[in-house]
Parts: sequence; structure tokens; C-alpha cells
Amino acid sequence: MTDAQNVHDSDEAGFIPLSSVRTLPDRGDEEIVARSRAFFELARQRRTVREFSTRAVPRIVIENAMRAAASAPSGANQQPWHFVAVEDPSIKSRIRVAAEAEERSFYAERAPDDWLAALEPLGTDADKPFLETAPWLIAIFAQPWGLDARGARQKHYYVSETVGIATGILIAALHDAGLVTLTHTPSPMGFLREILGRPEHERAFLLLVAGHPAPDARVPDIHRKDFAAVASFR
Ligand code: IYR
Repeated sequence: MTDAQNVHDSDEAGFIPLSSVRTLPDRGDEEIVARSRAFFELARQRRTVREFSTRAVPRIVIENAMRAAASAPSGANQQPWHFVAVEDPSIKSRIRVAAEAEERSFYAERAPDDWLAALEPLGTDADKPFLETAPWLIAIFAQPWGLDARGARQKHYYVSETVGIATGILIAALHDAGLVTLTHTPSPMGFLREILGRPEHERAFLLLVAGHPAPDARVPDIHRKDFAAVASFR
């Protein structure tokens, strides 16, 4: 028993006081407003970066971010995810070779013209040097089903929503720590399961590249939609 919540006694219904696991103070509206603004100011400065520095990032930073991601809400609390953090240059190199092979066939053959047109402002192509330059790659796997205590197959619910939420927390945690990330989705991603030796019931969900930006990193001159177009109050 290592989790804080496990040291508290459950009542007969299996419930414990929220205050035994959430020790944050009550806050007045003024502080809540200020904190919401501060988080927005942080979030708005996040940009997807494709030019990484080779500067190392301590392993504990990646571990803490993965722990934060693994605290995400999940369908039926099934936590249908597995995160593999890769720093080994030989594994990163194998991932790059496999990803670039998929991307070459995507850009040259498989991608329809309208998809290529949508990607044009981002300036992406089949070359993925960041898969070796960046100090960390985090492969995120989703588990459409798992094994219960008796070894029987247990279907997992809302897997994409759940793993998407966890990935969002992972990205926010790394951004908050001062790193930049790239959400990379080579398609198909089957090679990740093989290279990383993950079991058959897992499917690669996303490959997150994490590190410091290159000193002269540039990003595409693209803009977020107006707030009124993406949100409304009723
Ligand atoms: N997976 C390709 C293509 C690509 C697709 C989308 I949607 C992007 O937002 C960016 C790239 C690649 O990584 O280049």
C-alpha cells in the first residue's frame, strides 16, 4: 500500500472522504480567477515544436510527467494506458528508421491531395530527425482490453477518450516543467509495439517527442481560432 488513498479506511460502501486524498485549500474567487488566468497564460504559450536541442532532460522530469498523466480520469477507472519513455539512442534510431519508412510512403503515395494541402502550412515532410535529436520519446499505448484478476479478458470503455485525456495531461505537465513537445502520429504505428516489446492487446496511440527547443527553433506562423468560434456560453 503506497498510495495515500489506501491508508484511509473505507466505509462499507467503499467510499472515503475526499479530504483524505485532496488536501488543496478552499480558495476565494479572487484567487481562483487569478489562477485560471495564470494557467491560461501558460497554456497559450505552448507550441508544437519540431526542432529540438540535444540538451539532456533529467529522467525524473519525464517520470513525474508520466505519473501526472497516469492520474487522469479513465473509463470505469480501468486506466487503459501504458507509457514507454525512450532515451536509448539505439532504440530511438530504430524508431526513426521505421517511422520515416511509413512517412515516406504516406507523403509519396498514400496521402490524398487535400490532406497534403492541409499539412502544407506546417512544413512537415518524411524526414524526422527529431526522433533522434530529442532526449526523450514517450510512446503512449492504449489497451482496448485487459485481463481481470482471474485472467479473463475485460473490455475497456471509452479508451480513446481516456488515453486522449491522459496525453493532454502529459503534454501540459511537460510544458509546465519548461519543455517542448511534438505529438507525432506516424501511420500506421504498429512498429512501436514491436520495437518496444509491448503485448498484443496494446495499440500504439501516439508518440510524444519531448525536450528543449533548439536555440534557433522556428515554428509555423499559424494562429488559433477566435475564442468565439471555439467556445460559447448559454
Ligand atoms: N504523420 C505525418 C503527417 C502529419 C499528419 C498530421 I494530421 C499532422 O498534424 C502533421 C503531420 C507526419 O508526422 O509528418
